[in-house]
Amino acid sequence: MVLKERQEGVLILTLNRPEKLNALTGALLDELYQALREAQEDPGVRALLLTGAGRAFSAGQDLGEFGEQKPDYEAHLRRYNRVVEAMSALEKPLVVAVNGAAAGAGMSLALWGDYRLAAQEATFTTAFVRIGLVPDSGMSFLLPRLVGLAKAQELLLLSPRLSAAEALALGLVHRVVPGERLLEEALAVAKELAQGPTRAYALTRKLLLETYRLSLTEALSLEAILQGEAGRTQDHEEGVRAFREKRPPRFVGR
Ligand code: LHQ
Repeated sequence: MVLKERQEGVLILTLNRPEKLNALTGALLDELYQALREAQEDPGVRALLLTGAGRAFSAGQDLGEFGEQKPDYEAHLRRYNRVVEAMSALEKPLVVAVNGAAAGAGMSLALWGDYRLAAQEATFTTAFVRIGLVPDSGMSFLLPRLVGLAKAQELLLLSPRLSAAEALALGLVHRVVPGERLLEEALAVAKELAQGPTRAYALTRKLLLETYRLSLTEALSLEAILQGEAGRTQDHEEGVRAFREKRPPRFVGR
C-alpha cells in the first residue's frame, strides 16, 4: 500500500491504493508511519518524496473502511497523529508531489511537505465539513499558518475545491508543473536537498515549526542554541571552506 523506492539518497514513498484514490485506512497509515520511522533512522536517506499512485494524491479517510462498526474517531485519530508527528519531527526534508485530488486528511498530509509541487490537474479540498467533521491531521495547525486565518476560515468552512493554480496563488503549493513532468521535477528538488546540509535542514524545519508557539525572546534563544549545533557540523566547516575556495560545497549530511 506504500511503495518505497530509493534513488540517490532520496526515499520515494508512494501511496498506492489507486483504485480507491489512495484513501487512507488504518493499515495504510501504519505502513506510512513505519516507512517514515525507517527513513528517519536510515542515514542513507537524506530527503523524502511523498506522492500518490494513479489519478489522486489521496481522498483522505477511506469512508468505506468502517462499515457498520464505526470506531471512536478520537481513538482512530491516534493512527493519523503518529504519522503527522513523524512527518513534523523528520530530521530530513520532505518534498510532496501532489499528482491529483488531495482531500481531507489527504490534503493535510500534503501540506506537511517542506516543498510542495502540484500537477496542473491536482485539486485541493479540505472536505471535513462536507461530512460534518472538523479538520484533523494537523490541518487546523498548518492551514492558517500557510494561508492566513481569513483564507483558512473560507477553506475550512466552505470547502471549495481549489485548482492547482489557485493552490499556488494561496501558497498551498510552491510550484505547479504539467502532470507528466511532476515526478521528475519533484525528484530533482528532492535530490538537490539530499545533497545538502542535512543537519541544517533538520534544525531549520524544527525552528519553523517551534517558533510559532514561542515568544520572540524564546525564539531568539532557540535560534542561538540550534545555530550552535549547526556550527559544530562538518557541513558548516565544508560550506565555509568551499565559499573561501570559490567552489561548490560537498555536504555529507553531518
Ligand atoms: C471514496 C473516497 C473516500 C472512500 C472518493 N473514501 N471512497 C479521520 C478520522 C476519522 C474519521 C474520518 O475522517 C478523518 C479524516 C478525513 O480525511 S475526513 C474526509 C474524508 N474524505 C472526504 O470526505 C473526501 C471525499 N471525496 C471527495 O471529495 C472526492 O471524491 C475527491 C475530491 C477526493 C475526488 O473527486 P473526483 O475526482 O470527482 O472523484 P469521485 O468523487 O467521482 O470519486 C471516485 C470514486 O472514489 C467514487 O466511488 P464510485 O464507486 O462512485 O466510483 C467515490 O465514492 C470514491 N471515493 N473519496 N474518502
